[in-house]
Amino acid sequence: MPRLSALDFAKAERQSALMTRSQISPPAGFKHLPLYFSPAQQAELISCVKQATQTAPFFQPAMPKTGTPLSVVMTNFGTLGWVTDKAQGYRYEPAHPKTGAHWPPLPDLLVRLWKETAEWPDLPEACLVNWYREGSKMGAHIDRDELAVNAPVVSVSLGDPAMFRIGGPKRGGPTHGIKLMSGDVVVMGGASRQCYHSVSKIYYGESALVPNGGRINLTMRRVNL
Ligand code: MD3
Ligand code: FE
Repeated sequence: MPRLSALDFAKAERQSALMTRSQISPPAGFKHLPLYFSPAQQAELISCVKQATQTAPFFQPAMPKTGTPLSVVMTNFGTLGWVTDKAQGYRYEPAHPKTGAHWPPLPDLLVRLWKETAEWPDLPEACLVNWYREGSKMGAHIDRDELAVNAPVVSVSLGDPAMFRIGGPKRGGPTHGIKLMSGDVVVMGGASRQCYHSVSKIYYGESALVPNGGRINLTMRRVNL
């Protein structure tokens, strides 16, 4: 048996740590489609985001009541966008909270992705754009601001990798962890749509795709029934 180099050993150790932490199998209806988008398509999606920010700049979301800022900044595509602030909390709005302009339309690549993966009769009204910079995270939560609670959520990861964790319908149980890479798509249908999930770590600086660094996540949702 060849002996492991120090680097191989470190890799094996990280892998085994990952395995012991990802205890449960993913909930039913959860699909991970690795490298769904080619590097050229990823670059096109980034240019769509860049163009969108000219009329819908990234804004700083804040928690309801306390006003504590979230660590991501966000914007949206679509006829409705997800926003949150101290005074009014989590909700969908047709216009940008700072400029008052309507959100830019959903890019064609995302319309096609939804049609190919969502198995839902209507197009999504909303596509949230989350930009994770160095140290950004997202705590465990369930998406419950949509009336169409049974429509799947379809998300695209761009730029730096992220450790994504999905648990069950109760807070605090064991989770399934996956490292989401640039170009990956995740579809949350069925039971997984009602599960707690979080982003526990960004592997900051591993990708050069996102201007000014970090990770951009695009999350399409059907809001109304
Ligand atoms: C699993 N975003 O915006 S995307 C969110 O990477 C959100 O930015 C994360 O959670 C991110 O709400 C995760 C994948 C995702 C989105 C919605 C889900 C996973 C989900 C809804 C239910 C279960
Ligand atoms: Fe979520």
